[in-house]
Amino acid sequence: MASASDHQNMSRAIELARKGRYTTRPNPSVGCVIVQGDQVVGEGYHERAGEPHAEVHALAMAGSQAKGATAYVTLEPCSHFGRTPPCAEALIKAGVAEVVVGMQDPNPQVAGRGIRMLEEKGVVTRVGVMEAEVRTLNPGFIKRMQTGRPYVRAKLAMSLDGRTAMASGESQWITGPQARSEVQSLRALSGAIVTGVGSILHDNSSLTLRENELNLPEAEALVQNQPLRVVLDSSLRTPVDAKVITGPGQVMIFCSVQADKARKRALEEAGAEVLMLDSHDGRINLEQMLEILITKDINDVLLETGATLAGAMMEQGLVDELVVFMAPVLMGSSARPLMDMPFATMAEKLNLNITDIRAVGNDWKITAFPNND
Ligand code: AOF
Ligand code: ZN
Repeated sequence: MASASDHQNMSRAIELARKGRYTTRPNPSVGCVIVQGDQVVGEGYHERAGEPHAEVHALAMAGSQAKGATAYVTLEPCSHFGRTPPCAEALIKAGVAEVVVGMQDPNPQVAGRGIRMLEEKGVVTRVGVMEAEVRTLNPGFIKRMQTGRPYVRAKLAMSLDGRTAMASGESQWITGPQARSEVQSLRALSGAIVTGVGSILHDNSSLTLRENELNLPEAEALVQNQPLRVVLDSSLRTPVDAKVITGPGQVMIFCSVQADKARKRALEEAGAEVLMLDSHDGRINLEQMLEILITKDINDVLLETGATLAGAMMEQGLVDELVVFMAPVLMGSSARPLMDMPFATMAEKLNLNITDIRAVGNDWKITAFPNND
């Protein structure tokens, strides 16, 4: 049973974990609190892949006071030698008496072994304290480890009448600067930004993180670690001088096997990685595309695209979360809808759970989850 102090300490560990959420990828964000009775003697969080894990920072702060203490960790302590030595061993060596864990590590290299290591050495463990909250820290890491696919967040900007672009394709700008700054934060959470060639041809989107638009204290460091930009472009229409190609960071283009080889070479010479996929009627296999992103250790994908690709991803059950910015404007009936999904009957409608609506400048940010089961 979780007590009030369990909740207090695990909540603090979650708060600490959140501090690393823009910088730990492809690792999960993890926080740790060490307590002696009701006194906190150590705190830490994982900051960056390759650097010490949360427990190591908290143990360093606790020093000799870790002996006989209780450690609260949002994720099961690791049991493996990865980029760093196992945390379970570090906790045992420091003489920690009890370890309270938010959730088991879904990484198959750990998956319960960390907890077993602790128990074998007589450390008391409790697993699953505030698990629902803890799971929200790392949806992408959990999804990648459990399914071999990244977590896909679709970001869309629409008018009050549910329109996203004029018939000509013109769409800049529906929402205001605060909403656009929130989009920068969503990009910073993501290992990859996925778009369709239509957005590149129409808006010449760069899909980069920009220091002056990122309203985060770590903005300067974040722009040095740009998310991978991914363009779905079956016949390779992306111009070699498009901003997505010339901007900072890596670019990957998925095209069909029928695409022109000379165009492929030209885009490669401009610095893009071009991948040809088998395709039905010239369309890229979206599931295959997501599985390939896993080979690049991508946990979180931000889908920033138009109604066609967004609708296709949604219909195929490949969207895990929708983030819709709704602007106080009306765009009229000839403008494009939020998503192209040519349903004819109410039986086909997709049901969502809206979990959050809040004001962002003059716009509204709506978070919704599709029911993909
Ligand atoms: C922990 N505490 O703070 C984190 C953990 O490559 P490495 O050595 O950094 O190991 C990465 C793996 O360790 C990662 O996939 C996940 O299973 C676990 N992350 N574990 O005990 C932490 N960040
Ligand atoms: Zn560890």
